[in-house]
Amino acid sequence: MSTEAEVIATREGQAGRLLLNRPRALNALTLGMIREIRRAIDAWREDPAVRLVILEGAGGRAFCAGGDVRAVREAALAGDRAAVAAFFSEEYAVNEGIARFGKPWVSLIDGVCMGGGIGLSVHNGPRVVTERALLAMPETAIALFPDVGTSYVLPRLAPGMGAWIALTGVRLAGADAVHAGLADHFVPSERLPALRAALIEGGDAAVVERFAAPLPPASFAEHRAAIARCFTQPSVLEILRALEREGTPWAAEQAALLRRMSPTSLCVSLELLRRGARLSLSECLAEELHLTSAVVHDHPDFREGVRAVLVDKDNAPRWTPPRLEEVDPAAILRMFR
Ligand code: QUE
Repeated sequence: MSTEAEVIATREGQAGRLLLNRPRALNALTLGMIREIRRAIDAWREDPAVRLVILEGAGGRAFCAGGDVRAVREAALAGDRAAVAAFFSEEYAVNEGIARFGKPWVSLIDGVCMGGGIGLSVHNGPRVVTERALLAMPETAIALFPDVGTSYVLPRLAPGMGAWIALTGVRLAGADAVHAGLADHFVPSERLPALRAALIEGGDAAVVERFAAPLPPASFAEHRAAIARCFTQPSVLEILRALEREGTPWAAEQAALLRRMSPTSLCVSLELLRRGARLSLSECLAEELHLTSAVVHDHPDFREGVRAVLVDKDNAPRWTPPRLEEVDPAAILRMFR
């Protein structure tokens, strides 16, 4: 197989191996990559010679930075609703296919893993992070929302944890991702070659435990109680008020982060997590797919967010409306199914 391919799928020993191979874009997922992953899932699900899948990112910097949201923005600007719908519906089908794969899906996360990368790893396991892993759900910065099935996962973490992750876009370094519940094992990166070889040779995902290192304490340990107090509030404005009541530098930082995100996106995201707590994974993915069309086409913030963060990189988005206090709650509810 050519090393030019954006996904390199191979069978080795007892494993199916998937290498996300778009390193200059931090392995952000194109529709072509999503289709290659789908093809591998379909080929390997019923193949008894494949006992597990190993998923990795090429290039040494990233596992997967998310979806190819620049391309989604281009399609939105062109008014191409079919292209946007194809991208998200095929991506979410892959997320569900991984959840229902029926065999271990071992993600070796040794670098940036955001958004779509979380969706490729979080629904099955074991999920391995190294000290170089950096996990985040940064969608509110580009006025998207926690998708790829994370509206199912995030509300099932510790109280307030999912909303903290989804709304602030906090970057969780390796061990923190395990403490938060987005990963299972912390393995130092120097042990990855031996772990990979053991997985391929033995076909038994339980070997991961033999390579795991003791978990260092969470960097957010001292803020857990504040996360639970503030990020379980029923609205974004009440979260902000609760953060003010904390009166700590940490709480002020969280409030400042929230004030930079799309106000509409913050409200959509919190409502989505609230609903997701009561839905199945399939229902969550259906709700997310419905939301993509309202958010990507019918609201200006997504185009503006991708412009500010990824196209012009001025990091100065002009949100509509610009302030949380101006968001109409009824307009948010109308975006849902
Ligand atoms: C929010 C996001 C994404 C993001 C930044 C955000 C996202 C995504 C990328 C990304 C990063 C580097 C690349 C690239 C894409 O950044 O989904 O192609 O080279 O894919 O704040 O949701």
